[in-house]
Amino acid sequence: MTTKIILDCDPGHDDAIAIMLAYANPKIELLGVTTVVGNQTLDKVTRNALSVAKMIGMKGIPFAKGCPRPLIKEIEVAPDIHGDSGLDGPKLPTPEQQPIDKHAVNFIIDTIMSHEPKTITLVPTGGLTNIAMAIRLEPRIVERVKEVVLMGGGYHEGNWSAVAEFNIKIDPEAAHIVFNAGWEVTMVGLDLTHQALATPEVIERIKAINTKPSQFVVELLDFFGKMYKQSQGFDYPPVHDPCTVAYLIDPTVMTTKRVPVDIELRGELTVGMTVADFRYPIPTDCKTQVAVKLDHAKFWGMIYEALEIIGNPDE
Ligand SMILES: [Ca+2]
Repeated sequence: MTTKIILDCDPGHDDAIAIMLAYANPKIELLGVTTVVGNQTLDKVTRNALSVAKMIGMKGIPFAKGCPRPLIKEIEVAPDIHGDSGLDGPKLPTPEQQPIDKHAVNFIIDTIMSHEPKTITLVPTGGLTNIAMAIRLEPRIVERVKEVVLMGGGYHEGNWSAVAEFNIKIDPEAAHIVFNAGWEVTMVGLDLTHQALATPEVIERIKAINTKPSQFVVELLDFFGKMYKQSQGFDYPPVHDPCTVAYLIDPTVMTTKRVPVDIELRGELTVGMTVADFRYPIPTDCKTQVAVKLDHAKFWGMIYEALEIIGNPDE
């Protein structure tokens, strides 16, 4: 039994690793990759996604380009974490594939509407602009999607303000639409992803795989680690985005807790905060859950396995 997903991303060092995991793991059927403005401009993150595809020999999977700016806010990118390209560090291969001639929002809608109900999981690992637009354009997707497993937010942590995480903060109105749509949402937020640290042991293990893609990942993590140290004071970089895919491969990779989550839109200090309500009792119709505790060894084991499956694609 495989899980069909659409990965909506903004590569992004950790998005790149999420693409690799989704592509390589046999339990995931990757129906398409869609891009959205976020870590860098839409053109840059789309090119990065296609460079990653080239690096890992990805074939036959459509890439669709999405929204070039958030719904209401001005564009805010993250060069202090991801560099000027959005994927600084390794030399990026020239993409072979082009994006399809269809907007990501239409691709998401058409893919969901043409599959059996409750068979597709949406996996957003960037701002939620494309997903919010898809809901507004075709509200029937809400009941047809199986669930949404997203990287974003944090119930006790922020990284783009004291209480807000980047993906939510850059487009809080979109996040509000997605969290209030009425579908199942699993929020894989900073509380969880800050446990997904690429320690020196992890990097040594990836290096030992000794392929071009594994070397590429090592160079990504090396740059990402330097930037995280410099701008956020981390000893090792947290590799956020693939935690979503890992959960869909094997939910025992993390523990979760079912709690209501809403998005702050008007707070003077708190715009983009994912407000999780842990008070007893949890409403019986609660559709949101938050990720709590990561099995670090199991998570990284999936990444090593994905890189071993990918191997050296040109050979
Ligand atoms: Ca991302």
